Amino acid sequence: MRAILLGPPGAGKGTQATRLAQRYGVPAISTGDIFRANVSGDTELGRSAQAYMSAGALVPDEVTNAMVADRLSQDDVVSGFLLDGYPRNPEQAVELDMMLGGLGFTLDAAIEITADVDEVTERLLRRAQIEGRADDTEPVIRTRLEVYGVATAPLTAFYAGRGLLVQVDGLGDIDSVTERLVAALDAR
Ligand code: B4P
Repeated sequence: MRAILLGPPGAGKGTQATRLAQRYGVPAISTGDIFRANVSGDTELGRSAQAYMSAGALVPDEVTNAMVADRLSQDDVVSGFLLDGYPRNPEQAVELDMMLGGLGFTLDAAIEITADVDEVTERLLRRAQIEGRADDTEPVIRTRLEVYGVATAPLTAFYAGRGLLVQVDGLGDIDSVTERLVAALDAR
């Protein structure tokens, strides 16, 4: 499987990516997780990403694209991958096409997990109490949702036009969402 996971912040991308990766035996590649690991490790990449992340903005494309290109050049993606949180705007989508073309890969599916604003806001505020992530405060969540609407939501039509879009309802408990995702993917 070579797929990307789309959906608003809090829809369950990270949660479901881990489960789907295990089920289909491919690595889950989360740009958010890679950035956070670099912030924790105080690397140059982490220092350049931190301010954008804590403000709820996208990290600049040149930084993100280079990071993904590097990750996709590693051996473990040869048999497939699940990209969680990338691409996040049309420019990244075009860049991803070029990367995959260069590697001789094609995308099998663009999976969108849908969830409404009230539900995702509630989930992220709940996570804030547990994990204390800097970008899970109410004003930053609002910014992340705005950025999603402007920059990322247009990708739904982009991938639908190519016949790659698989939309799955992200409401309900985590197991039910996984079951819906697996059913939709296996039906393809
Ligand atoms: P991400 O790490 O991708 O954060 P996210 O969109 O908020 O989703 P996340 O995966 O964390 O949450 P999930 O929905 O799984 O990005 C963070 C930042 O990194 C971005 O704002 C940006 O600055 C930067 N970044 C990342 N990728 C980038 C890119 N390509 N370009 C530029 N910048 C980039 O889960 C949320 C919560 O909901 C969890 O607590 C979970 O337990 C809970 N949950 C999940 N499913 C549930 C369910 N069914 N019911 C109840 N709760 C549920």
